[in-house]
Amino acid sequence: MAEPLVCVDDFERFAFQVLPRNALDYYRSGADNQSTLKDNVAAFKRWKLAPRVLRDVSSLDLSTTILGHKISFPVCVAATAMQRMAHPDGEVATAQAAQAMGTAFTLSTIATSSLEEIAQGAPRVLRFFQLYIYKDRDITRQLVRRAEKAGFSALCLTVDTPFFGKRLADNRNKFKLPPHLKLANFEGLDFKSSGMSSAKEGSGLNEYAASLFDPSLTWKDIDFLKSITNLPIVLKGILTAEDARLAVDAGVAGIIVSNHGARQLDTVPATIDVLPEIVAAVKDRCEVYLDGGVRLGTDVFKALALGAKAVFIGRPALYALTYNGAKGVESLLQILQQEFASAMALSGCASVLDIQPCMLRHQTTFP
Ligand code: FNR
Ligand code: LAC
Repeated sequence: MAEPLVCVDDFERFAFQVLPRNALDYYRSGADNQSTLKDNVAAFKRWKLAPRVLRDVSSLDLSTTILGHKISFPVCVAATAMQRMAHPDGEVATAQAAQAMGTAFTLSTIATSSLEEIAQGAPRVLRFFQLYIYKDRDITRQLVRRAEKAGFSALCLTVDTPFFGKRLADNRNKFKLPPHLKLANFEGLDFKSSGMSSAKEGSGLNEYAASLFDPSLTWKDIDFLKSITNLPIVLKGILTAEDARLAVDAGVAGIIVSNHGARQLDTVPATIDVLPEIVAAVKDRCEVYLDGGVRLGTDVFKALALGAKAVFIGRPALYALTYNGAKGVESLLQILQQEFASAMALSGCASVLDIQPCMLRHQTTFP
């Protein structure tokens, strides 16, 4: 009888044993020497919890809101591409798990399930669409229209990817999407009107990016996006106070403090370490979320104590999807929910509103 999986790392260990190398290396890789990949996780350990005692924690409320929508606890699913490499149900299964757990799901543009399949497979899930703005703005318009029609509640514009970071293992593996899978969101796109050919199926990620991504994007393109939709816009990939202020000035609804799971520019700081400066810069003028390295309930607690409204998880959901599809992701989210509840109660917090910066100490503050 196999042992039950009881923590996020158990799902990672399982996935590392069973995933084919092409997919596994794509999922787990960070950019270049992967120093930020390691630091995203290690940095959380440098923040120490400072619990308060003799506070009534007999009844806990883990819920919060994100963009005005209530979620059962402050852990959402990040956009990660090509999930059908992990399980035949792919992104639909992940969305179903988020739906079952009452939290938000983000669909990657580079998904192996379409906007419409998510709407059909998980009609009640709070769903965000992760977007790149393409060279051909008509492709962007087509995708945004489809997201609106498919009941997506926000656009998550990724701003740290003019092109993809260097992932050494993918280059060695000559990573390609397995031929039986498709970039589903591109199936229904009318490239003809844009005079551009779609990224050839089975092409490598870098060729895909080179043919579609626009490295000339600037802050004025936020106005373009706002001109074609009324959906709230969240910027994903902000790592400095300067850009956080520009994001607020651009009128976005939220920012995700993210280094793309350390897959873009290696040796940037861990997201938890830059969160405080960004929260201070934003001054509550938009919501601030965090992703990168969240593996424990205490990590969730620490991010909230430093000012994040919620966190997003990427790789843990992929590994849980590998383990057992929708049920696997649901059990992972349950584990994180229980761990977060424990971190709250043992820190003297009955609700997320009780979580304060004074409940953390950075290890450098100890003699
Ligand atoms: C990603 N990420 C990502 N981000 C994005 O904006 N669009 C995308 O298509 C993808 N695809 C993707 C694939 C894989 C395999 C990974 C690991 C990551 C980044 C993702 O949204 C998120 O920022 C990180 O995954 C968060 O870090 P953790 O939780 O994986 O440590
Ligand atoms: C990645 C892209 C798909 O990180 O965002 O692989």
